Amino acid sequence: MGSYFVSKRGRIMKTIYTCFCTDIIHEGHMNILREAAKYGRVVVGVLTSSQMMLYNRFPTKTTEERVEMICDIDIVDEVIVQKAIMYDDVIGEIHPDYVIHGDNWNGEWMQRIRRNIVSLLEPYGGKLIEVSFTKSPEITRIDRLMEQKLAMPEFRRHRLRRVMELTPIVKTIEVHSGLTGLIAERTQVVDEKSITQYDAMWISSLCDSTAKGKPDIELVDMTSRFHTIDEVMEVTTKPIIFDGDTGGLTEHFVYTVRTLERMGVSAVIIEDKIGLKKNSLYGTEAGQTQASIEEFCEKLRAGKNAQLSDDFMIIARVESLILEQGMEDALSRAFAYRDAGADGIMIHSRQKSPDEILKFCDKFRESDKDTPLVVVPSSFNTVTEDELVAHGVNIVIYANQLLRAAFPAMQKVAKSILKYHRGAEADDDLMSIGEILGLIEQL
Ligand code: SPV
Ligand code: MG
Repeated sequence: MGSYFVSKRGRIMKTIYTCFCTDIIHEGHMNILREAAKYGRVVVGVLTSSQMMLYNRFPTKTTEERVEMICDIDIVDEVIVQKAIMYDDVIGEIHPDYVIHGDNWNGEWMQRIRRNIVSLLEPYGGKLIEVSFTKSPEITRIDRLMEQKLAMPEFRRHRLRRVMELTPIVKTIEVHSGLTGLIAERTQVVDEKSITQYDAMWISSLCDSTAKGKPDIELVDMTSRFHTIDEVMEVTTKPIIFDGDTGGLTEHFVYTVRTLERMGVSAVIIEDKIGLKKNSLYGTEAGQTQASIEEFCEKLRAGKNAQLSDDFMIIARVESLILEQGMEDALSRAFAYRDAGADGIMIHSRQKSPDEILKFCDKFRESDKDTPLVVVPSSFNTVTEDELVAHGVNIVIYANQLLRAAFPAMQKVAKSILKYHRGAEADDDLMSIGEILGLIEQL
């Protein structure tokens, strides 16, 4: 038997536990609680924000606010914080006689959680009570509203800063269309104990240009780049980091900052180059020119002065290692840009080995523990997220992989159709029509 409580009338009461992962209490939750109260003392676990975000239900309230919200419900006897998605710790601690849950165990991940609960209850005779999931137009409406709230500019913009507080490293994937946005929004990998998904999206100048068949030389104008952002925003909720190239003329950059903020973009990264910008991965072969520290600081200061919200970030990208100017130059620029108001530093390299990037991060962290560091491991792609965390990196950007994956896949199918004069041979490489229709949810 689990731990027990004695009611005011001297009756021994059993304990029933449920975990809530919600920002809002609706009829469905109340049904679960009313059912729970029939079995005994109702203990509700509030899932922490860092765990809740793994579920694709990014919290619009803090863990503390959600605890308060549950405490206010009369029928609830006790509220605790559940710190992991799996129930091992919580069941180990409170040994409930029952766990109660809706019967909506949708998908592989929820099934794992169910198995986890049953296996923990079984050894001591605890039981899982499954109540039928409440479906109503009102609940559907509330769920939709919560999701739409996440997409609103004020909320989305602030979300990058929140994610940085909640996770050791912000995993960011390149997107360049509504469809790639959906992949960033929905892709999950499930293992025994947890789920992993992307935390943020990167609108890359390279991929945004390449997807339009154009070179990455600031040729695709800002209006078109904003259109890509808008397309992505229409179908996603995750925060966006925008590749602002050089930021253009300072007189133009201040307008860009305002527009990005207003749209709900969380951060812009601008690089310290002048003249005709070429992609960094060309390195010194492309004859690119680095801006002087003074002029780049001036652009950063102007951007920060133009900014109206508290949460938008202007991140300075140091190109010294790309342009072979050495570690000392990279570090002195990084500190100067930070002092000019940059909210973070991106350090880039095109070496195969991550050594120079990790060395930069270590040296930067010797005197600055707080300013966010961003890296883009396109060339040094063997480095792991854990290694980056150990060297003080806050945001990792997988800057071009989706586009590079799509091109060979499309080319292969295009060739197959030409070769066989029909589509059948390409079928094994294709998503079914059913899957593609199901991918796009109807509103
Ligand atoms: C981009 O994705 O456009 C970047 C990163 O700026 S890199 O291509 O590595 O320069
Ligand atoms: Mg770029």
